Amino acid sequence: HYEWQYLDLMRHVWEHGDQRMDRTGVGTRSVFGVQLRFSLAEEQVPLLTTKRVFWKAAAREMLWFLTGETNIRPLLQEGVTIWSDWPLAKFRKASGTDITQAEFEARIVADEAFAAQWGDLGPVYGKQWVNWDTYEYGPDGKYTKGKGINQVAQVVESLRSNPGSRRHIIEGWNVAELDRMALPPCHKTYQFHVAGEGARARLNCLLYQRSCDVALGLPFNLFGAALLTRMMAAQTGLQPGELVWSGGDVHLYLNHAELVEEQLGRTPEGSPRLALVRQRDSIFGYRIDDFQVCDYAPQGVIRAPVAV
Ligand code: DHF
Ligand code: TMP
Repeated sequence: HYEWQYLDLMRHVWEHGDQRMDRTGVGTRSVFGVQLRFSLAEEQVPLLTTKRVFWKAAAREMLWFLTGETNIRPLLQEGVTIWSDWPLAKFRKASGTDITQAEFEARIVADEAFAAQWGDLGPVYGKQWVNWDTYEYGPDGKYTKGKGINQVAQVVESLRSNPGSRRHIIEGWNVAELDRMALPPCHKTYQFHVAGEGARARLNCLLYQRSCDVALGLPFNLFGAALLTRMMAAQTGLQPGELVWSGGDVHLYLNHAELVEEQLGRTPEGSPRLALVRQRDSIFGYRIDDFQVCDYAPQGVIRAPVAV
């Protein structure tokens, strides 16, 4: 079962990871340099069965990246709260109040001006993926802002016109803008690759993630990357191939001990399928109802605190 890769990784990090303090003050056990591989053929999808993963939240997050949005408001309007912690921490600090997360989220949804001021994460994934800033240099060496680059559209185009290319890359790590991001991108590079020819040509994806929270982030990141690859394959007439996941600093937070113990006591069951029930004209036209997960009967939710 594909999920043993995840569980074996979790056990390995917990038992052999290097224990140290981290940016959040929580502390982690960490290993460096990991690779996992999952088949995406026949609607297979690396969705965990040993705990319920809210795959629709991960799918909505992926659709939100594709819109180019970096404000959490559209996510909250759809009930997705996974990005609230960072703007909330900033607002609490600036206002000196101890507003609850629910109150803060309600205000972001109700008050557009408040959302504009406090709900933006800076130039994170969406901005870099579909509107990477460019500069046009004049003869005097002075520059003005050029037209933004849509990397996602460019990769769809290059997969169609030049499938054998080794340059199908979507990059989130815009060095010049890192300091304005609430969080520098974790899943920072997606490289696509076409194997085989004709009607059997397959689309592979390699995701490089520089920093990985195995318990909370990774289940979302695997599903998100699989979904992006499926949408890419649908838009380019390719069969879904393989997802290769590569991690840099791969860690478990020390306050995830109960989750680790509970989840490692469980055994994977069943094989969920991801169906794209509709093909859209553009990769930017997909909606949440276009995705269906079948045969997903996961074991129970396991809650764990997120390190901010
Ligand atoms: N920081 C840290 N420390 N870990 C992360 O995984 C992380 N992920 C971010 C931003 N910053 C992060 C964005 N993605 C959850 C999942 C993904 C995510 C952020 C948070 C999360 O809390 N998942 C819970 C609840 C899911 C829900 O309620 O919908 C889970 O149990 O999976
Ligand atoms: P860092 O920027 O100090 O590496 O902290 C980011 C934390 O968030 C780290 O624990 C990795 C985690 N993370 C994921 O695992 N997946 C994600 O998609 C995001 C945004 C963060």
